[in-house]
Amino acid sequence: MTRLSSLEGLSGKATLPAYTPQAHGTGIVHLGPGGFMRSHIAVYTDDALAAQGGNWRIMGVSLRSAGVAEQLNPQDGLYTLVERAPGNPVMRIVGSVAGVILAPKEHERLMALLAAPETRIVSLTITEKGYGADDPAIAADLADGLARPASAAGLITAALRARRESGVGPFTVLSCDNLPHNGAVIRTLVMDMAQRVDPALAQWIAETVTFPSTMVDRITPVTREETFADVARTLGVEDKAATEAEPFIQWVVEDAFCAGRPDWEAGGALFVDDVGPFELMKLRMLNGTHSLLAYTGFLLGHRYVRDVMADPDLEALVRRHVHAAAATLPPVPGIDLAAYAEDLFARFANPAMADETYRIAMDGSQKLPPRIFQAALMAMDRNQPLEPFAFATASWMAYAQGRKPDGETYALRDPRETEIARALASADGSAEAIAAALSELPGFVPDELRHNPAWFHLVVRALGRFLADDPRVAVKAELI
Ligand code: CS2
Repeated sequence: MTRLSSLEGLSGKATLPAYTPQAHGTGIVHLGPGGFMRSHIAVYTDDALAAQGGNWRIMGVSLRSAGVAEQLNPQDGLYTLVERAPGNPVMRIVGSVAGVILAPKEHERLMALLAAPETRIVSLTITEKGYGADDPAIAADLADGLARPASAAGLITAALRARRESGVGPFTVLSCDNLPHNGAVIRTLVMDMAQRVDPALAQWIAETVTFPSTMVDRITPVTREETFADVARTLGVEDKAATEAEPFIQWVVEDAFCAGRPDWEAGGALFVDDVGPFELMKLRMLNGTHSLLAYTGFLLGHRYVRDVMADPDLEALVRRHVHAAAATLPPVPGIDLAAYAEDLFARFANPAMADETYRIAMDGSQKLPPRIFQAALMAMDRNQPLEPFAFATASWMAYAQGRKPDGETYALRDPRETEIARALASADGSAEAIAAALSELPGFVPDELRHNPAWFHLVVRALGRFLADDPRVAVKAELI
């Protein structure tokens, strides 16, 4: 079967770009061109190009692995987005990605592109762990004075330095990761780096560069054999970059773009002054519940989120969590939280989506603080029940043992897994000791929560049940 590399012969088989992709130059450099870039910003940009044109195609940049470049470059950046609505999948070819640069191999080309006037936005999906100020890649970048940066923040800072020196002017830095105040977080990383290499650069960045915060949402499962098979059957071509997503898509963006932006409204993006309440809503109601259902569901042997939702005990826990999370939120302009909650249940239960609990379970040490602990702190302040958040925390602690009740072991896939293993080895095996050791991972559980006896008691109680019994018993005990 021939490989997808042009739109020829595809008409009538999928939705095609309503513009000629090659007629548009690139304006966005995107760090981390994984599935989420392909199901989200690239789709909004595809709609914007169709509506308004402009030189806004996206050049992806892989910071480490060659996989995505090998998938997309031979296809001229084209790929199929397989939207999994219940029933038949809807196929769309996206034309907004121009290609992928592999940073470690093509450093000069990448720096030239980042420094070029046509680059007006640098966007990122590098996951939560990419923003750690203690990331060794950041230390290495600083150690060589940003001579050959490898971290996202290092690349951005070095590029801004080059642009300042050549008089090209700034670009917007656009984080599309699931962190509260994601714009402010990347801004702090970049400003700290700039301050250390050249305070005048830091000053210039503070005056000229914008870092809008965004709330991004689209559930994007890992591509699987069936994705490729469905595309091959429908389009008659092989697409190694095919990407799966749910039909739902949402983007709320602070409108602060120092060098222009595409007409993303064309795809339904919402531009607001303050993204904060939207971020909290999504992080606590969607992502927090995702984490709860991923750990609990995985331990109960459920492979996919839809299986969790088909299990009445777990569905009840999911509902409890979503409602408890909603109760911790400030008002969210224009959003009815009860309706948002109902939509979430339907999205999680979508029978056409094969979203693995194991995918969501990864990187728990990065995900729990914004999703669960911040919500728990707010619940504590408001005298609301802590049980849902304590249970979610205990489910992660049970999962962190790396072993299912039937003895099957699995990899944790967490950037702090060495520390987690060390903490577990230091505990005597009791729920109390394990909960204490894991809660003491530096910077993990906020002090106010960690030192709250009511919270600790609830975590230990739920963890004790997970460890002593069948996890089903731990779940049922919550529902009494
Ligand atoms: C998930 C997210 O990986 C995770 O932990 O909660 O990837 C989630 O699917 C997206 O944020 C949905 O927008």
